[in-house]
Amino acid sequence: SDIRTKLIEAFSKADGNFISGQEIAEYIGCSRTAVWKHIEELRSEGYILEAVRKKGYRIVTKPEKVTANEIQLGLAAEVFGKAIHYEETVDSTQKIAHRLAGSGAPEGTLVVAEEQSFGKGRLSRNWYSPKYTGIWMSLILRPNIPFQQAPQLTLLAAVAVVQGIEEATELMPGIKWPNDILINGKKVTGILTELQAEADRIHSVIIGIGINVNQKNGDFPEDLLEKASSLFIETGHQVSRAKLIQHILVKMEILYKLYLEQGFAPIKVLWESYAVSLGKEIKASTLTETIHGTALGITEEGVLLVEGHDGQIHNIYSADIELP
Ligand code: BTX
Repeated sequence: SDIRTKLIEAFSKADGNFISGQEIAEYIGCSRTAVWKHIEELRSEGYILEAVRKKGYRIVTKPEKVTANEIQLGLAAEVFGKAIHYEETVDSTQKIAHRLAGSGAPEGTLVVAEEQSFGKGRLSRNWYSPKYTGIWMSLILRPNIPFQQAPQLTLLAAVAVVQGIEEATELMPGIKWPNDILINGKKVTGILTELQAEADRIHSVIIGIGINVNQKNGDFPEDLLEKASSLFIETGHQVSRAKLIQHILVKMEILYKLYLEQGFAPIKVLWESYAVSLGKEIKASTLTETIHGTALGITEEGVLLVEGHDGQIHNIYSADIELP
């Protein structure tokens, strides 16, 4: 907003020195209460502000950004992330990636934003993507595979994100089929795979990855408080988003090469080693039915096998899984 821009402007003019709430209010042309509200908002975005009585406020550190420079500096991947399309605010990085893919963007092109106003989940659900605190990115791939195999890439991406988080933090996340990454039972990542295809030929696969990184306890909206978490909440410290993106791109590139050379088998083994639901009692809700049973494993195609209480084996292509 305008007020926001002026507030940041006021702080950069102060150049690390204190400015009083009154001075800020005059500069922006709003009330001191409004100033306070906007300062709280900056805090929730990762700005660290010091407030001292009678002196006012000063910015101690600004949030780290995930610009192309930040990501590419020190990036060890060869192809993934060579081209990066960065924006502060977008409706959805998926939408931009679709547009770029349609106009010939090369494999490995990454779209990344600080904030999404309409982040997309599966089945037209929303993905909450607040500014500066998470990773909201979409990677364009152009694999030469039949389109039925595209869901395997979701599982591949989940493995890459788990490995990336393991490199960047001391956490050990688990995967809940097909695309949720959980830490202590709470969701920190969602993955959305979309295709551009024609007849049986894939033009591109767009892998959208959303990761809660530096949100604090209580930053989530009411309906997510119980089920979502962030790397900050789980580790107790800030995690560099740019570094985590680097780790994920490197892991993903390695796994993708392996996948193109050897197929899904080696990815399947890795995926199963991180899976939290296998061998357990689950509830699978598909669009048409609800199945209670034991998750047996995944097939070579990445389909989930569930043994129902009646002993019947169900092949689950798409569903929401609950672990009691
Ligand atoms: P999903 O359908 O598995 O998950 C969506 C559900 O997860 C929502 O209905 C809500 O309950 C919950 N949820 C929403 N936001 C969050 C959040 N930040 N953390 C934890 N839980 C949440 C998962 O869909 C796929 C998400 C992909 C998001 C990426 S971000 C970059 C790319 N661009 C885009 O628009 N989507 C992808």
